[in-house]
Amino acid sequence: MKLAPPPYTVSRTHRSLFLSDLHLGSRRCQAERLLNWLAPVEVEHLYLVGDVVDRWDRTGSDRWPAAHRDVWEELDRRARGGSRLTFVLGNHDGSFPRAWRDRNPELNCKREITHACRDGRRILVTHGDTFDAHLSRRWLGGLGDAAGRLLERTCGLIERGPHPRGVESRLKLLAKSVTGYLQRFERKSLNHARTSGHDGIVCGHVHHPALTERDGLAYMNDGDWVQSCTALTEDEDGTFRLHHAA
Ligand SMILES: [Mn+2]
Repeated sequence: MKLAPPPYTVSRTHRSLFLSDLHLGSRRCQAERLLNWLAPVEVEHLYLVGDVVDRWDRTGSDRWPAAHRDVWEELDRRARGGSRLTFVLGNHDGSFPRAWRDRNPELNCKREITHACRDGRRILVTHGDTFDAHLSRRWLGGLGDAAGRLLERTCGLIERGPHPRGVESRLKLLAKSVTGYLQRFERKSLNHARTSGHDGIVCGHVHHPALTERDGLAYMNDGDWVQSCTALTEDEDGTFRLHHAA
């Protein structure tokens, strides 16, 4: 498998597109940026890698801003024609898949699915919250989706210094802990991919985009649409890329 190094070029037609952690319904969701990025993109395989919605079970879509509903409409439109859409369920999706199925009975929902790459490799696609559960006994394990967000904020704070005595070293310690959490998540993901006979994994959940290869296995995290605003694609020649939306 080819993993493209940054800077990532934007191509408008891709074989596959992986999006996760949209958190529609949450004020943090960057729905307009997603709509803008998605508009010119055409894909054959579209994977929603979990946490498409947030708090669906409490509010439904009744109080969603128009842009959030537009995202759902756009995804549903693509599911009905043009793209083969697979909804890989996340820990926030609740009964949303059932509501979507009510309007589109053809919707394909899975916990895990194997994506057959153009170059013949088999990639496991799963949200990733199950790897988090293995870590949850540690104090940092409960961070879940917030880990990437916290890491970005902490690094931003360190960069913005100077800080009062002692603050910077505490911030660095926190950044190191979150980094450790992300590394454990990556290790768990890759172990699962290996033991289930895959050549790599695509997941989300930690809101921290990544595109790396370790011991011959690909670890790919498509990030989120709350803060990093990233998407993962596979091109016709089998190259995987991460895109950061403007
Ligand atoms: Mn999640």
